[in-house]
Amino acid sequence: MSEYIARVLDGLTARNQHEKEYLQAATEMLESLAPVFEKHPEYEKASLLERFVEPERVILFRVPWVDDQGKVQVNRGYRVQYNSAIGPYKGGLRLHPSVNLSILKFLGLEQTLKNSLTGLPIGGGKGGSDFDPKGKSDQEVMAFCQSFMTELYRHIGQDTDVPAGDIGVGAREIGYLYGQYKRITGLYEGVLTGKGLTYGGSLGRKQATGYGLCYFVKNMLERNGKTVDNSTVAISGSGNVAIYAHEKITQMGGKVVAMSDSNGYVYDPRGIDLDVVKQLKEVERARIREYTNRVPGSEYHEGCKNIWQVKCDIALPCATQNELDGEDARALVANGCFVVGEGANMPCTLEAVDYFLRKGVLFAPAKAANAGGVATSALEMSQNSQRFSWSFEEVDEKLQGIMKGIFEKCADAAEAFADKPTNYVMGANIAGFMKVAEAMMAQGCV
Ligand code: NDP
Ligand code: 2IT
Repeated sequence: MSEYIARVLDGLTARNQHEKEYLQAATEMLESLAPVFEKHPEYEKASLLERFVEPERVILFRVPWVDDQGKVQVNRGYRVQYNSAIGPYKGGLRLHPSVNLSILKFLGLEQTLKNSLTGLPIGGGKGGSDFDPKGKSDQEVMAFCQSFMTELYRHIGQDTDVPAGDIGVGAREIGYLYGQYKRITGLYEGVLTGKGLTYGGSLGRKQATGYGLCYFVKNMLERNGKTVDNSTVAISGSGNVAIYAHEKITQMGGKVVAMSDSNGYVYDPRGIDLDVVKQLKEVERARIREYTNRVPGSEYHEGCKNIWQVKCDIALPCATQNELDGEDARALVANGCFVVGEGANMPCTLEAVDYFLRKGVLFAPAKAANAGGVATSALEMSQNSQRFSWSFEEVDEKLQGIMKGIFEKCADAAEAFADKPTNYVMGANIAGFMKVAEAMMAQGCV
């Protein structure tokens, strides 16, 4: 690490001591960037890193809403407008009780580099609330979404900031948020992505993150003379990303034997039946343990982390940050796992990533591997601007091309700058950062 990078990291740590997730994401990025700053000494003079690690703007607001008992509830709402050097802020909204500024800043930083890697003109942002949609009625979720948008609408717009879904925000929530935005502003514009197909959504957006992850993994395997065919796969989570990762990896010849939610995991040696999971999660909003009541011969195990004890060739963590630690990484490698593709944002701890890289596991980092979702969001924005819509096949073909392009950028940067040509972590950080850095330099001290 260069003296400049170490100084920036020290300053960041001193100023943000309680933001552990943010410091983790920033540390991983900064540790990769030494070769960039050796090549560009002018970046230090322009305090480029000091600027980059400070979000452009953080909006924090009260979200009051009335529950089904008539009681007023109060949540905290956020939007982190992280970086707009290469386009309007773009990134999801997360509704989960754990949401805080540290988590949203880490997600904003990752989003900025991820969006840069897509090659599309989108800056980075992230937002959400500590509201928990789990166990709430549709009426309560709508009341919350309407109140949340009643403040958020002032800060977003199709050319300024375009939110989308993330944990706890799917089609239902996007619909309520969009309805309220339209009602307040009178504008029928592409201000949110992940919209329903009847009001401006794009075919293929629902599938895009999970499918994109599998396209990245396929490119990575092919480059290294391997294939998905006949592999055994474990996927954590059973939400949007996990479900469509299952669908695509199965089409590619993999067999998914385990999936989870925050309570535990199911194991099905004959292959997890995706129709059952879709029915449970997309329709009934039920717990994953219910799977064993529908599919004889399957097993439920309490504790979501234990999924990494399952023997597999390919592990796809698709639930949440820091769900896979050093101990889990050692268990996976001991069981023969040779590919890890991050569908969630920062699911692996720094120790786990380091272990995978040292052991020669092919490791696909989140900001590259899960970029298919936001890339397809950008395609939705294009379709909205054109007042036009593309077929599923057109969108999917574009997505495949984008994921190939992202893989190649990571591989080229790794080849040029990293210790090993397969260090896609360094590759993704460097390739993602370079474009943002050049744009920031060109735009002066802003
Ligand atoms: P969903 O809300 O659809 O699903 C989240 C899944 O993860 C659920 O199965 C949930 O279980 C589980 N989960 C959430 N929190 C925890 C936790 N603390 N511990 C264990 N499991 C947990 O979200 P998505 O599928 O959209 O998002 C999953 C991940 O992918 C997130 O990291 C998100 O940031 C990332 N991502 C999403 C994109 C998208 O397009 N949706 C794009 C790129 C990345 P439970 O129901 O029990 O809470
Ligand atoms: O983490 C992510 O990339 C997302 N949640 C998707 C963001 C988007 O704007 O589609």
